[in-house]
Amino acid sequence: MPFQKLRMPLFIIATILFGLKTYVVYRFMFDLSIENSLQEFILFVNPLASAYLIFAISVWLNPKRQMKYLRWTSLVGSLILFFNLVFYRNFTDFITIPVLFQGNNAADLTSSFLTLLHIEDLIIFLDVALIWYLSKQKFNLSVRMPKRGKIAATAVTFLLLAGNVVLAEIERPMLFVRAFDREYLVKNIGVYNYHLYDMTMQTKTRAQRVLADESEISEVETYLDEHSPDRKGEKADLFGIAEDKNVIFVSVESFQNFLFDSNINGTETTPFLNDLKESQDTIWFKNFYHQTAQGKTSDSEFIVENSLYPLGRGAVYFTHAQNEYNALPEILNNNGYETSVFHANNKSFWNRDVMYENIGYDEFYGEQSFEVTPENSFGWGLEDKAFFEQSIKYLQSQEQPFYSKFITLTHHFPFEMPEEKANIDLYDSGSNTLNHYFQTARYTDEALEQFFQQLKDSGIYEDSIIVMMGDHYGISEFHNKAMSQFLGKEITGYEHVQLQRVPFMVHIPGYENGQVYEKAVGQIDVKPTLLHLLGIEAEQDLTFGENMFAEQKDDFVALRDGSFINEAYVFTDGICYERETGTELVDEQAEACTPVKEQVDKELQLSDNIIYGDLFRFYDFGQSDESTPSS
Ligand code: GP9
Ligand code: MN
Repeated sequence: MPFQKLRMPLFIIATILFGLKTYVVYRFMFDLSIENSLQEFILFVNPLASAYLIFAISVWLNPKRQMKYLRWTSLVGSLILFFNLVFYRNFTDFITIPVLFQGNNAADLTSSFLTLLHIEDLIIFLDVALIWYLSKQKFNLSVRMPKRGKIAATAVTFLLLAGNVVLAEIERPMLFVRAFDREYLVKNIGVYNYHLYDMTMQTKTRAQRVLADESEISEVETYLDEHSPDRKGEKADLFGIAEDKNVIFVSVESFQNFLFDSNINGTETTPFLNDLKESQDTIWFKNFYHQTAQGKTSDSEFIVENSLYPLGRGAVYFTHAQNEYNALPEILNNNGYETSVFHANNKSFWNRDVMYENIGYDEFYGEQSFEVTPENSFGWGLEDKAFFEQSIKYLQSQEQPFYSKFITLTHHFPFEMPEEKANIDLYDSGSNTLNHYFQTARYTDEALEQFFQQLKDSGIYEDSIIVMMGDHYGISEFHNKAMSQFLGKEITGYEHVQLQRVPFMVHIPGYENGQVYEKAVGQIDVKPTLLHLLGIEAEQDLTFGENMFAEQKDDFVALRDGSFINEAYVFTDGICYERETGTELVDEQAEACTPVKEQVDKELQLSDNIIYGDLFRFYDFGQSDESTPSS
C-alpha cells in the first residue's frame, strides 16, 4: 500500500485529496470566471486551506475517533459541494441559508433536480470513497501528537486562513462588505468558508430587526423625496385611463425578450405576443428589466407588489413574510377592488400562502382549485392552456372591479414538453435547456392567445385591462455558449444585462393609441404605474419605483446584483459600457458610472434596511387598518 509506505497521516491525505478535488470541481464543473493568475492561484489554494481547516481538527481526537471524524466530515463536505453544484446549474448562484430553509420547495423541485445531475458528479465522491477505505484498514493512518504538536497543527490552520483572507482582500478589496457578490466570495475563500460567512450574515440580519428604530425610516423618506420627482402628485396623460376597470395581471414564466420576433427553422416562436406588443390597444415597454434575485418568481411578485427591491440573499417571501407592508393588493382592496391570485401550484411554494395573506389578497386559487389530470399536465403541473380555461369560471364569479394575478407555469425550466403538444422545432445547440426553451415559449404564446379569446367570449375583456410581465430570465449564464450561437454574438457583460429584459405590456381594449416606449424601466416601477393607470393616488406611499409614464421619470434601472442601466450607460461586473453601442469604457470615461453606481448601492441598501428592520411598522401610510403603525 503506497499510503502505508508513505506513513502519511490520513488527515494530510484527506486534505490533499479533498483540496484537489474541490479545486477541480470549482475550475471545471462550476462556471467561475478566472481573470488573472492571482485568481487562479487563490482558487487552487483556498480548497486546500479549507480542507486543512476541517481535517486538522482531528488531531485532537483519539485514533479511532480520528478515522470516524475524517470519514464523516469528508462525506458532509462533499455533499455540500455537490448540492451547491446542482443549485448552481439552475441558478448560477450558491446556496444561502434562507434558501436552505425553503424546504417546501424541495419536493416540488424533484423533476428539475434529476435533469441537473451529470455523470461526472461522481468525481465529487471519489476521495470520500478512498478516505473511507483507508480509514477502515488495519494499518494505522491516525496521528498521535503531544499537546505542542496539536497546537502547532492548529496554528497552521489559522495561518492558512489568514493567508487566504489576505490574498482575497488583495485580489478583491472590500470582498466581505459586498455581500451580494457570492461568486467572488466562493472564488476567493471557497464554498465552505463562504457558508460560514453566510451563517454570520444570517445572524446579523436577524439582529437587525431588533435593533432597528424609527429614525431609519426618515432616512428612507428623505432619500425618496429627493429621487422620485413624480411623487408630488403629478398626473400624466394616462392618469385614470383604466379607472374602475378590472386588472388581469399575467406573470409570464421565464420569458425573455429575445424570444420576440425570433424563429426556429422559419417558424415564428411567439406569433401572438409578437402582434400583441405592437397592437393599437397595447402600450409596450421594450426596455423593461426584471430585478429579481434568488427568490425568482416570488421576487418578481414582491417587487411588483411593493416597489421595493428583493433581497440579495434568500427569497423575501420566505425570510420576511411577516413584515409590515403597504402592498398593492391592500391598496386596491381599500379602493373597492376584489383581489386574487391564480397559480396552479402548491399554495405553499415560495411561502405564497403566508405572504399573500399578509399583503391582503382576498383569494388564492392554487393547485386544488383546478382539475389536474395526466392528460392536461406535464413538467411542473397543470399546463397553461387548461389553467386559463379553468380559471374563467372563477373570474366570472368575482365582484367587479377585480385585480387578478395569473402566474403561468408551463414555460419553466427545464422547458421540456411532450412532443405531440409542441408546435415548433427544437433548437439545435449544445444546451438542451435552450433547445427546449422555444417549444414551451410557443406553448405559452398559444395559451395566452386562447386566454384572450376566452376573456372575450365570457364578456370580461371589454371591462378589463390586461397587463403582461415576464418574471425573470429563463436561460441562465450557464448557457452563454448556446445563447451566443443563437444570437450570433458574444455574450459580454453588456449583452448579459440586455438579456435581462422581459416583457411588459399594458393592453387596454379599445384604447387605439398603442405605443412602444424605449425608456429603460423595471419591475420596481410597476406598482406606481398601475396605480396611476387606475387613477389611485397613493401620495403617502414609499416606493423606489416611479410611474413609467411620468415625463420626469428618468431611464434608470438598478438590478439586484448592483448592475444598472440608465440613459447613457450600462454597468455590470465593475465595467461601465456605453448604452447605445455596448462599448466598454476605460479610464476617465468609465468614471461616469461611479456616481450612479453609488446611488444604486445606496438604494439597494435602503431597501434592504426596510426589509431587515421591518421599518414600515414605524410609518403611517394612512390607508388601512392593517398598515397602522405598530411596534
Ligand atoms: C412556482 C413557480 C415557479 O410556483 O412560480 O417558480 P420559479 O422557480 O420560477 O421561481
Ligand atoms: Mn418563475
